[in-house]
Amino acid sequence: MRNICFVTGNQNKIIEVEKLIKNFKLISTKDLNFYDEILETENTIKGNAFLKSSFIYNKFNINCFSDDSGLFINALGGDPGVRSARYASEISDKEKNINLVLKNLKGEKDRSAAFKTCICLIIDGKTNYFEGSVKGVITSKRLGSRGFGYDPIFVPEGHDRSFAEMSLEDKNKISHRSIATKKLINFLNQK
Ligand code: ITT
Repeated sequence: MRNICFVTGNQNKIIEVEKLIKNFKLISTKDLNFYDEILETENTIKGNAFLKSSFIYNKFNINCFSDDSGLFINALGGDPGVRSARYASEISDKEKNINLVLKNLKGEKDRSAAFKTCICLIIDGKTNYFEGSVKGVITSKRLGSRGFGYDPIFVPEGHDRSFAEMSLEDKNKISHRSIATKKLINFLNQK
């Protein structure tokens, strides 16, 4: 089985994706003894995904992919968007981020939003992108304690539970990351 490196410092993402990938051995940047943070300086999730993957591909010459994701809220002009991790403060803080979203949406009728993911895969020197998104609404308070990030305040369209109230299996059936990851896997299956 070939190795493929998932370039992420977020353990939750690894747990989500390793349940989906069967035909490659998923390794992490920790397995490469790489612990630095790759700064996400681009202004699109696609740009940041490329930045993370190309950094590791060039440094270690290993096939790899990364994802950049964000929560895009219509009434906030697409914020927090590409700045989702550091919306409220320079050091990523999930609770502060959620508080700021709830504050900024106070009294707002349009609570529609979407989680979006862009995966950048660099394999054998070629770059490929896979995207996924899921529409939903932002709740007025936290619901549930599973998942990570903004999961407690996001209810996907057609559902009545937040991502944080769902099991990982249920979130993985519909999430932005699983949609993009399934496209990645279909591609890798043909390799
Ligand atoms: P990387 O090391 O992979 O970059 P990260 O946590 O910084 O990990 P991203 O930049 O891709 O991840 O995502 C930005 C933020 O968007 C992340 O910190 C969460 O707050 C939020 N987010 C992304 N995917 C999410 C999900 O499935 N559920 C809830 N929040 C999510």
